[in-house]
Amino acid sequence: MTKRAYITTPIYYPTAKPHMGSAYTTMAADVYARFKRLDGYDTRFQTGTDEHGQKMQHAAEKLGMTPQAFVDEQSAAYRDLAPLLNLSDHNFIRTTEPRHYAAAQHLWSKLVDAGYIYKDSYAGWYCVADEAYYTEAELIEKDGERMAPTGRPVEWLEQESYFFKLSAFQDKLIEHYTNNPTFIQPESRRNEVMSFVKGGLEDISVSRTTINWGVPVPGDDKHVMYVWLDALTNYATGDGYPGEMPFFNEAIHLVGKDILRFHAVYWPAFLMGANEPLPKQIWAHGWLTKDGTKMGKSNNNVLDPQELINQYGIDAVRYFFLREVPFGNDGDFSHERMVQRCNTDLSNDVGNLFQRVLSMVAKNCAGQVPALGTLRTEDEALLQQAAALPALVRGHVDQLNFHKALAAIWDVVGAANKYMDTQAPWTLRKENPEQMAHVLRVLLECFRPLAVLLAPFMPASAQTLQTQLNYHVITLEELEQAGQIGLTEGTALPAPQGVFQRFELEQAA
Ligand code: ME8
Repeated sequence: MTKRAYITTPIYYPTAKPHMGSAYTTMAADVYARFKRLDGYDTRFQTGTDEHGQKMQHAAEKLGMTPQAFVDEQSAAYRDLAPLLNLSDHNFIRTTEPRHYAAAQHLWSKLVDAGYIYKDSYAGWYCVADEAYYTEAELIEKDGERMAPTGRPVEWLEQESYFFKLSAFQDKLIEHYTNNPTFIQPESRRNEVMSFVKGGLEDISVSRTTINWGVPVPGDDKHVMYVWLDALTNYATGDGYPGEMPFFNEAIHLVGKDILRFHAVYWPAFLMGANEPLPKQIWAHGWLTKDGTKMGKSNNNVLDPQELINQYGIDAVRYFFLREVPFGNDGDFSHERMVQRCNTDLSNDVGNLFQRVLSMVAKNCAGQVPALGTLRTEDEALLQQAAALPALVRGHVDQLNFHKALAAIWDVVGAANKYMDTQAPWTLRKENPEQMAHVLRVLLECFRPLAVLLAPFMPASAQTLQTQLNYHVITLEELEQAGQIGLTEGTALPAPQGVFQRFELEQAA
């Protein structure tokens, strides 16, 4: 049976150019997708843009454009992220596509048929920036004004509206969270959602008559659907809804913690109401911050991914954010930390190690994989640690603990560096060339899993490392089956070349 995986990013509001925050979620999703493919899974990876709603309509009006012309222009910048971030094969969805209208309207009709949608009138607070309704009790006060909990302005809204009976799902949601303890990750976020739901749920307004930029409500086109009901459906649309959804049971929705409630409460309730399957998991990561404040379009403090990538290269950027910020926590960017990670982790720890070993092989072993002698305890220890790495990394990536996966890889890098220093093959060169060859071979064997497992994180650099070893595997299974020894004596290796660049802080900052 084919093993399947499905990873999604939020669909981004294309009101402004993408910043490092949206790039962060997308890079993490790409690492997961690449890893699952390496691990033999038929993998679906989806990202896209969320193009309806009041916010979009207002932004277009300000520029004197039609909403459609506006989103066509704006969403292109999000599609252009793919080559910039070196994304693997993926599906890019736009909520203005006909296939998505069909999916959203189908879900709506099923909710109507099941009796979970009814018409009433709405009077309450709405925040356009968040595209969210808030209760009086949730509002905060700032400079004598009522504000959303996010600190953004709210407006009083009174209109005829359709409602979704969210209140009917309190027990069912709690039951689902309880029976599926990893449905919401990480654990601390799960607890937050649990206590929110236990506090009681109110029905939510799911249509608008004050705007017309949205998916029309079936049978009543005075109304358009609430943008979140429309947007959340994208994950199903992309998997073929209302047809069969081959990947949906495996879906992991990767989101920032800002939009957890929509994904962990509303979305499963909509699906339960329509009697559709639920995704496997909602994983909420933390925020990239600038001087402690969330990096965001409306905060004027964004890092431009293009600039950062021009400066450091995409692999270093991918590595930095996934290694530096424990996935789930908030994290600040600084050039100082970036330069340090590039120079220490990449250039010294990995780059120099490969370069030293490969140069010695080029000079002293005729540029060929040298012969292995009898394995001693210290050789076995290193080879065993390297051979155990694929399973360790798999365990961490399956839980989206990217920083732990990288830390485990660097444990082996550290052990290899230590082995190299203790064995000192450069001193063996004259006194015992056979032993030198043996030591170099042990190191080359230990490099195999490193070059393969780094590929989901730093695709281009890992490719170069594999070329240097003349070792390419298609799946993790092949790597694991080879065990501790996978190279063939006498295989020619190309001339060694540097893989990772060094940076000077003064120039970088
Ligand atoms: O919320 N740090 O779109 P959005 C980390 N359209 N991640 C960040 C971030 C930061 N500083 N800033 C943004 C929407 N993100 C809706 C989603 S899904 C059905 C609809 C990432 O453009 C993070 O993933 O505001 C966050 O959840 C998302 O961008 C919000 O993107």
